[in-house]
Order: sequence, then C-alpha cells, then structure tokens
Amino acid sequence: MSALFGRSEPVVFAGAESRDPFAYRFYDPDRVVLGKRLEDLLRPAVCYWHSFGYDGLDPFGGRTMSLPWAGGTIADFRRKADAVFEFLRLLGVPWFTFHDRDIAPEGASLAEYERNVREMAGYLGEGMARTGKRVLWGTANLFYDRRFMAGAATNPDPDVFAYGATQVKTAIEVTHQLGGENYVVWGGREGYETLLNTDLGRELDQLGRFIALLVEHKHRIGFKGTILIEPKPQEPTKHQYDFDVATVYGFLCRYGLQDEVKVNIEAAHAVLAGHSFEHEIAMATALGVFGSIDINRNDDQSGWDTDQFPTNPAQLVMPFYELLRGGGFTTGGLNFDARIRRQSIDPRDVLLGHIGGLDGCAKAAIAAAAMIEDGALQRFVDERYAGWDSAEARAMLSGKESLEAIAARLGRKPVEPQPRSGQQEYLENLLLRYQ
Ligand code: XUL
Ligand code: CO
Repeated sequence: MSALFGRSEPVVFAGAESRDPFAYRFYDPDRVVLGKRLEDLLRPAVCYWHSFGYDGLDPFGGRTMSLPWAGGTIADFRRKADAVFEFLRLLGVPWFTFHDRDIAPEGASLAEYERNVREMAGYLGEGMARTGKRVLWGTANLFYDRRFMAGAATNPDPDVFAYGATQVKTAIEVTHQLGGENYVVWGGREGYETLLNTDLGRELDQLGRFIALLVEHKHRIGFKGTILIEPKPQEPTKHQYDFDVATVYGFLCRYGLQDEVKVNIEAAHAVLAGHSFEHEIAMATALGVFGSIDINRNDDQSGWDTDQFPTNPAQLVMPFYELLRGGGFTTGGLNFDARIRRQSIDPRDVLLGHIGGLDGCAKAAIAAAAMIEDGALQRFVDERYAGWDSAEARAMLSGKESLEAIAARLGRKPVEPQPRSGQQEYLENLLLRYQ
C-alpha cells in the first residue's frame, strides 16, 4: 500500500531550513496563528478528482501515468478509496472532497449508479471511522457525460433536468451520511455556446428552481452543512451563468436563495473572470456569502484555468489577508483543486504538489496574520473613512435624509472637500514588509 506514493513515512514539519523535499517547511499544523492551530485555520482538503483521477490525458494525447486503482469495478473504486486514505495519512491532511463519479462506478442505469454510490459511501464511511479523516464537501458530476452536453439544470430536455436532480439528490444524501460540512454545486455546463440556440431567461429560471430544490431537500434530510455555488465564467462553455461572485449573488437574490447558499471561490476561476482572487474573497465577505475556497493557480502567461499548485506566497498574501480579516472559515476550508503536470509521472509527484501547495498557503497565512496583528493597513483604511464616524455623516446613509436635505446641508455650511492621497505606493511598500 505505502508504495502507491513511493514512500511510507508521513510528511512532517521540519522548519524553514530543512532541505528534505518531503518535509513541510512552513506548514506546521500545530502552530498557533490568530489563536487557532494552523490546521484548524486552513482546514486543508485533498480533492478526489485531480489527485486520484488524473492520468495525464490532454486534448493532444493519451494518458502518461498509470493509476494502480484505475478501472471501472467496485473493487477498483475500493482500491482507489484505500489510496485516498493512505495519501491523507502520508500528507497528514484531515479532509477530502469528491464528486459522485469519483467514488463509484457509474453503472449501466440510474438505479445501478445509485446502488454503487451508496455502497461506496458505506465503504468510505468505514475508512473514515478507521482513520478519522473527514469530508469537507461532496458534489455531483453533472458535466462529464454526453447527456449533459447542453447543461443539466439548464438543459432544453426536461429528462436531463430530472436525471441531474436524481444525481444531486443521491450526492447530497451521501455527503450528509458521511458528515460532510458542505455541498458544492459547480455548474460546469450550465451556460451556453451560442445565443442562436439558447433561451437564456428560461435557462436561468430552470437553474433557480434546481438550486431551490436542492435547498428544500437539504432541509428535508436535516443536512446542516452549507450549500455552496462555485463561480466560473467560462470553460467548458463559452459563457457560464455562475460567472463570478457578484453574478452569483444577484442570481441568488433573484430566486430568494441569498440566505441559503454561499460561494466556493476558486483562485483560477477568479482570474478567468478578470478579477483578482482577493477581489472575489472580499466581495463574498462584503455580501455575506463567503463559504469556502478551491485553492490553485494559473500559469502566469496563459491566465487559463491550469489548476496548478499554489506555490507562490506573494500571490497569496492578499487573498489570505482578505480571508482572515473576514473571519476565516466556518464550515469551509482550503480544497486543493490542483493537479500535477502531465510529465510528472513519478508516484511521489502528487505528494510534492500538495507539500508545496500547503507550504505556500501556510507561508501566506502566517504573513497575512502578521498584517492583521500589526494592524497598520487596517488603521490606514479606518483613518481614510474616519469622516463617516460622525453622526452627521452617518445620517446621510440612514435612509431618513432626502437628496434635497443633503443638498441643503451644503447651503447651510459651505464645504470644499480637500482630496487626500490614496498612498498606494506607501501601502504597497508596507505590504513588502510581510511577504
Ligand atoms: C472545475 C472545478 C471543479 C469543481 C467541482 O473548474 O473547479 O472541479 O471544483 O466540480
Ligand atoms: Co473547483
């Protein structure tokens, strides 16, 4: 079993000076950061699909890796589950995430699919009881099979909607059974390729009802976790309805779901939407819908969703600052939605990817915590808005003062606002202190 990933000794924290590539240099799970163990602050998770499903396939060539658990039988999926628990043991990470299709064979019919998923959920439950590992979130894969090529919830064919609904029902039930803390919906094909064949308004209503059905079912089965929508602007479809955090929030408000659903923000998706990762976190926090993170990075030149491991702390400091000053995770966590490269065919490469990813995040989180503890940035921002602290200023926002009344204020007491420097250079230099 231990040979699966080329070694049997668990990865441990050895300090920044360590030269051991299989040691953590910054991720010390027991280090206390902002009053919490780093493991409890970051809540790291390994994802089933990239870490145990990726075999190097790309649009130009076949697989470059052979996964010892590959195959379509229940026995293969049991071996895959055993590999997941072995990997989590080696890495010392408590959480994992999965799609229904990742954990069980699809089967020849919907009934067989459901039997397989429930059987494998039982097997995973046994492994979790034995190892203490936990489910951060589960989800249903409504994008791989050709039946979903025109979407699941947004499909023009109502039978496909019903098929997707059946999968989602099964997936949330097994997530609940396994004590999952969240349930994620990524609308992989909920969008369109061309408006020439698409009724956009109708598709939005279908998606709104689909999410409402999921929320109703969550309450019916007593699932206490959080339902999360994962925004992404495009890929695989040309336009996806869950474009970014702000779009998802508008969608939730339109369908009355804003108090029921939060967002799972993926770093690479934020950039694909033309935002920064920290923008998306700050936006979700401001709108009260921040839930969880899929952590990864794009290649700097392509900007595409290349799902690489997040090993650049300089890029991560601001996102972690926004995350931690927003209060950090409650049910969410840091899901490594990242995969090794196609030429990384040594079984240890997937371990190294996660070691670097966790170290990169730990380093950034520690820097962000220092920024919060020092308070220099926050003091600057507080000072910048200090004019709003007076009762007179706040009255303008109270809803009780009309535009006329506000205009009359200046008649009574003429003012000439004095512009002040935004001091971006000073602040960027300050940031260098922590990175
Ligand atoms: C795709 C993506 C998915 C979701 C889960 O870009 O991020 O893996 O996280 O379906
Ligand atoms: Co993701």
